[in-house]
Order: sequence, then C-alpha cells, then structure tokens
Amino acid sequence: MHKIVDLASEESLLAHNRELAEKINKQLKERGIRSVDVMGAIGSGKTTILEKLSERLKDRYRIGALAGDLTTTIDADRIGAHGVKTFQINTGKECHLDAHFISHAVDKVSEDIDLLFIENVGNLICPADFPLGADKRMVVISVTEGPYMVKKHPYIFREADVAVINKKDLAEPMQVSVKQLKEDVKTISPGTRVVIMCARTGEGIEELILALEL
Ligand SMILES: Nc1nc2c(ncn2[C@@H]2O[C@H](COP(=O)(O)OP(=O)(O)OP(=O)(O)O)[C@@H](O)[C@H]2O)c(=O)[nH]1
Ligand SMILES: [Mg+2]
Repeated sequence: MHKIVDLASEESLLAHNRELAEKINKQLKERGIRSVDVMGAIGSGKTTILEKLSERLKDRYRIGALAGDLTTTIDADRIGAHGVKTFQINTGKECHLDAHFISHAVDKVSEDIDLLFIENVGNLICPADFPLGADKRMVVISVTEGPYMVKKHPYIFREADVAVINKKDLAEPMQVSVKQLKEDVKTISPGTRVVIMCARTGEGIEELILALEL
C-alpha cells in the first residue's frame, strides 16, 4: 500500500512538472525567446561551452542565462563575464533544476533577450525526468568521465536533442574512444545529434550551433 501511494505521488509530481514546462515554453515563445536546457555530467564542460556559445552568438542574439548550482554563483559569474544577462538559481540540496525553479527565475532575465540558456545542475540522472520548458535539450559528457557514461545513463540521452562529447583533446591520455561514445549515443537514441568538441579551444562550436538550430 505504501509503495502504491509513493508511485502515484511521484507520477503526479512529474506530470505537474511537464505541465508547468509546457506553460513556460509557451510563455518564452510568446516573448520571442528561443531556449536551450544544458544538462550533463559534473565538470564535463557545460559552462565552458556556454561561454564559447555566448561569445560566438552575442552579435546575433541578446542572450540571457539561468545557471543552476547548489550553493555558488561561480557559473553565473563566468557566463555573465561575456555580457550575458545571468541569474543564478541555487538549488540547495536539490540535484537538478525543475520547471518550478524556472517559472520563478525566468522573469529575472527574460526582458530584452531573444535566446535563453539554462545550465542544469551537473548530473546525468534526475534532470532527464524534469523538462524545463526549453525548445532544445542538450546533454554534455566528456572523455574524462570514462568510457561508459552513455551506456550507464541511457535515459538522459533519449531525452536529448543534442549530445556533446567534450574534451576531445584528452581522449588519448584517458584512453577513451570518442568514436565508441558516439556509437553508444546512436545505439541508445538514433535521433539525437552528436557533436564532438574541445570546448577549451572552441573546436566543434560551429557544428553545435547548427545542431541547436541557432
Ligand atoms: N582539456 C579540456 N578541458 C576542458 C574542456 N572543456 C572544459 N574544460 C575544463 O574542465 C573543467 C570543468 O569545466 P566547466 O565548464 O566548469 O564544467 P561544468 O560542466 O560547467 O561543471 P559543473 O557546472 O561544475 O558541473 C574546467 O577546468 C574547464 O576549463 C576541454 O575541451 N578540454
Ligand atoms: Mg558549470
């Protein structure tokens, strides 16, 4: 009995999140704002990629960013240093953002922008279940997490429109095959576009912009 009650409440929580996410997406579209949810492993390069994207796209879009992090403003400060209007969402002990956080934070950055990036908390598990209302969902992993990141986290790759395999420059010393990681994504989620990057140098950024249709 106890288990049935728990399952029912979890389902309603997820359904509520999905409803709210749809509402957020509608609001963003009405304001003419395109949006990208950036999920991915801890330290895989999410903020570095957003810094590079912001530099590359700042003449084409007025950009805003919401950065999810447990307690610090480090990521928002890094992205903000590129002239992006940023707002940090501190989740406390929560390991992912949800639509409720976004619904409260979105007004802080959405005036006078046409493109919104949302950096999720570094985590390859929970964010998969919590869409945030963004047009595109992207997941970032890097070779430094080892060779099994995709196989071990199939759900988030199925949710993602675009998967980035980052830190290509470290593939050789890590003895991790970028080609194999790409094949793993294609096996698990054939519709997900895969972009191989070295965010530190900016390699792959043009392909990412195309994949995100920006
Ligand atoms: N060698 C190498 N290092 C990279 C690359 N991309 C990012 N890094 C480094 O990896 C570290 C983590 O990068 P971040 O961009 O902070 O990663 P993140 O995913 O935002 O991290 P969290 O938000 O803390 O989960 C930093 O020291 C980056 O400079 C890359 O392509 N190659
Ligand atoms: Mg970050």
